[in-house]
Amino acid sequence: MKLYSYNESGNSYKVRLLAALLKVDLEIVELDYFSDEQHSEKFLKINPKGEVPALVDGDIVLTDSAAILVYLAGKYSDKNTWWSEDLVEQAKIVDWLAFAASWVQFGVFTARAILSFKGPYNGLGLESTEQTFKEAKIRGHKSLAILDGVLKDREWLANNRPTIADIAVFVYVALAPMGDISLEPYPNVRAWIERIKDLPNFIKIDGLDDPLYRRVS
Ligand SMILES: N[C@@H](CCC(=O)N[C@@H](CS)C(=O)NCC(=O)O)C(=O)O
Repeated sequence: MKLYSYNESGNSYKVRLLAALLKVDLEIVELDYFSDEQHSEKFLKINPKGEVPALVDGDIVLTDSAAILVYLAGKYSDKNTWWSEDLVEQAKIVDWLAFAASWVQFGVFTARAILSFKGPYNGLGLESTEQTFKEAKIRGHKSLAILDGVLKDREWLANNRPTIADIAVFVYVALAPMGDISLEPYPNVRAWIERIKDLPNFIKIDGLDDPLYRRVS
């Protein structure tokens, strides 16, 4: 199973993290992000969106982190742990996968991309505007406030156990300080982040412990 990835891409890290937690081996194909290899003719044949991650398992090609999380959890985790066989539980997980792909991606993800990687990386190339950054910070704080409220009364986002919902939302939320979005006002979010970091076989990504390590401005 090949994972096309970039080591500082949080969306790729979601997949690498789940694979580590499940002890699943992936053959990592590292793309050279800063020479724009994700838009090379060769890679666009695998993922026409020009984004990582992409997973190739035999004839199966998946080009979105949420789809890959569902696939790996469904294929490799014990029944009803990280994914579920129950329709209602599946829907509750997908609810958060969608939150990660919308609120989180266009909030904390975008603020981090602009402040630490010089561009929004949402199909906008390297064009970053002050307005995009401002909106990302507003959306970022709103999503953290939503999460903090939800996590007041529960330990995990869906189905009372760690699932791929937590992985999908966790990554860019934990990296929010890289985009100058403080987690200080959100104690329930911080406690949940620590619970995820305590999971057996957890792996890190750069920036989790040192949000300023590649600040560009
Ligand atoms: N919805 C996609 C988004 C993936 C995504 O945003 N990938 C970024 C890196 S984290 C990317 O490859 N951007 C390429 C570009 O904008 O040039 C997913 O979750 O897989």
